This record gives sequence, structure tokens and C-alpha cells, in this order.
Amino acid sequence: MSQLAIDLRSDTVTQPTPEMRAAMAQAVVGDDVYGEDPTVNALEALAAEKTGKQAGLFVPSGTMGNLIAVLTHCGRGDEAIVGNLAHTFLYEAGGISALGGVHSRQVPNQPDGTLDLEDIRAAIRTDDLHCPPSRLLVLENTHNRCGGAVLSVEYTRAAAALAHEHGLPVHLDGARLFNAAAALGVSAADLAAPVDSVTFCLSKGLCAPVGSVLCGTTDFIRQARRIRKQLGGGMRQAGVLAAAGLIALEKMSLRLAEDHQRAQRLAQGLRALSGVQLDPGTPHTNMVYLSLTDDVPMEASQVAQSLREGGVLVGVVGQRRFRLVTHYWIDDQAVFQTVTAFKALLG
Ligand code: TLP
Repeated sequence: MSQLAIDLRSDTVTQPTPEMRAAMAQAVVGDDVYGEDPTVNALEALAAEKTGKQAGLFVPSGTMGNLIAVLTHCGRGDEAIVGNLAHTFLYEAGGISALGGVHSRQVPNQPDGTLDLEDIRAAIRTDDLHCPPSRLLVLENTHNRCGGAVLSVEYTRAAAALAHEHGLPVHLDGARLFNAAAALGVSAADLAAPVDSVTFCLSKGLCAPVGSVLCGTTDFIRQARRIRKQLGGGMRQAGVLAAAGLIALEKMSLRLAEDHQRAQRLAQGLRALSGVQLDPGTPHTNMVYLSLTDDVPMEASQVAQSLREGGVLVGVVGQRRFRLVTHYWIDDQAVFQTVTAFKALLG
């Protein structure tokens, strides 16, 4: 049941653990659109408890969780303030505008994943009929394209206070919220306390095969449930998936520091090689971002292809740039083999 290759392309590639597969086989299920799946209900309650919110909604993906959140907070023609490197802006197929008619206002992400408070302030519209009304602020923690950087509780509080001062709720794309919590030594609830809604993923570092949970107030989740149905995300005997999600939340959320330590070791090994240059500060959590140095006569895709032939899969995120993500199925040996494979290729 372990993975065949050393797959560092993402933590989305994680396969369910044997314990998850057993729990899935034995899950008690019901029709969740009727609210009658006890395993889904247990997962939603646990997710709400862990994030310190009143209620949770099990959704098929992080993308759908974020989309539902934005569509619940905003109407057509409203504007959501997002980072220019936010997953919601870059990698969710433009769903908020295509499906919700929500206009995005992009504010530059700082290298640490934050949005400068003055940039947020400047992006909030005044009441002017020429402009779409500002309706929402979206943050991301950990921040994927900013190297897996972590937003602190203090920053999240300050950004949310500013948004709230102007009447805007805040949604947190916390796809890897538990990685952020592990890195900071705080709880997911501490990180989510300042925001109005939060999505986190069960299917990344937490190893479940499918699913994310959107959490917020009871009233917000009641509205979000209708939008999930509208988008075709109402699932029936979804308890088979939620059973894995429960293990993800209860157990796998407690071991993420291990992945962060392996990312550190991987970075240490790669830093010693010629031919690659690591991003300053990488890794913040479970992602190592690096680039080929100018003297390497290959592009990232060629290097990735050669590594693949040796059984090591890495993410190509630019012409000369890679992302390597550690997760449950990457052990010390895999880290060693990866460094060895890069060394054999680049010297
Ligand atoms: N990210 C994926 C790719 O889409 C880039 C990855 O491999 O990292 N928010 C954040 C911050 C994410 O990184 C992702 C997935 C999502 C949302 C979407 O989650 P899914 O894939 O479940 O829709």
C-alpha cells in the first residue's frame, strides 16, 4: 500500500493509510444530503471543534470549500481582496468569477505570505458607484506559492481586525492549516479564531484520500450547505470518505512536525550541491522550493524527467524551478535517495 516512487510533487499524492482503509470499509453511513450520515456528522463536528468554529461542512475538495466560502460571503458583482499569489486566485480555475460573478482585487503577497496591511487598507473601496463593493478578504495559511510560509496568529488578528473595521468578513484558505499550527506550536483554533470562515484539507499532509472541511458559524454553514448542493457537491453515503477524514484529523494532524523536519533535512542535503539554489528561508513547513543555477544546461522539466527515470518525482513550478513537498510517505531513506539522485545529475 505504500507508494511506488518517491513522490515529492505534492502532499496531495498521499495515499490513505492502512488504518484509514480499514475504517472506510467499516464506516457506518447514511444519506448525507438528508443529514443522516453519522460518520460525516462526526467529522463535521470534530472539524468545527478543532478550528474553534460552530459548524463544519464536508466538501469534496479545497477548491470547492474556498469557492463555497466566497459564494456564501459575496454576491455577484462584489469584490474579494486576494493575494496575487493566492491559490484562490491562481489555481482555482477562476471559479469565483466564472461561477459566482465575484470580482477579485489582487494585492501583492509579501515573500512571507502576508498581505501588507496598508495594501489591504488601500484596496478597500469607498462607496462609489463606479466600483464593485469590497465584500471579503481572503488569506492563505500556510501559503503555498510563498514557499509554505506561515501566517502568525498576530498577523491574522491584525489583518482580520482591519477587514472587520470596514465591515468585511475574512475567509482563510487553510488547506494546510495544521502544518501552520505545527510549525508555530499553536492550535488550528488559535489560527482560525480571528477569521469568519476557514477551509482545511484532509487530503494533503493529513493523508485522507478525498475531502476538505469548511467551518464557520452555524448560520454561515447552513447557507454554505445550500451552495454546496447548488454546485453539485452534495454527497450521499460520504461516510466512507469521512471515516478516513476522522483519522486524518485525530491522528495525522499530530505528526506533521516530522514532515517539516524531513523538509529541513532535504533542504540541507540539496543546499550542499552545486547546480541548485534554494529559496531564502525554505523550508518554512513541508515545502522546499529551489531553482537551477544559471550554469546548468538543462531546464527543470528535463531534470524532472531524468529524476523520474530514477524513481524520484518532483514538482516543476517554473522553467528552472522546483517544488518538493514532504509528507507521510516520505521517510528518511526517501530524503537520502532524493539528494543522491539530484547529486548524480547535477554534481
Ligand atoms: N494545491 C495543489 C495544487 O493545486 C497547486 C498543490 O499541489 O499544492 N488551497 C491551497 C493553498 C492549495 O495548495 C490547494 C491545492 C488548494 C487550496 C485546493 O485543494 P484541492 O486540490 O483539494 O482542490
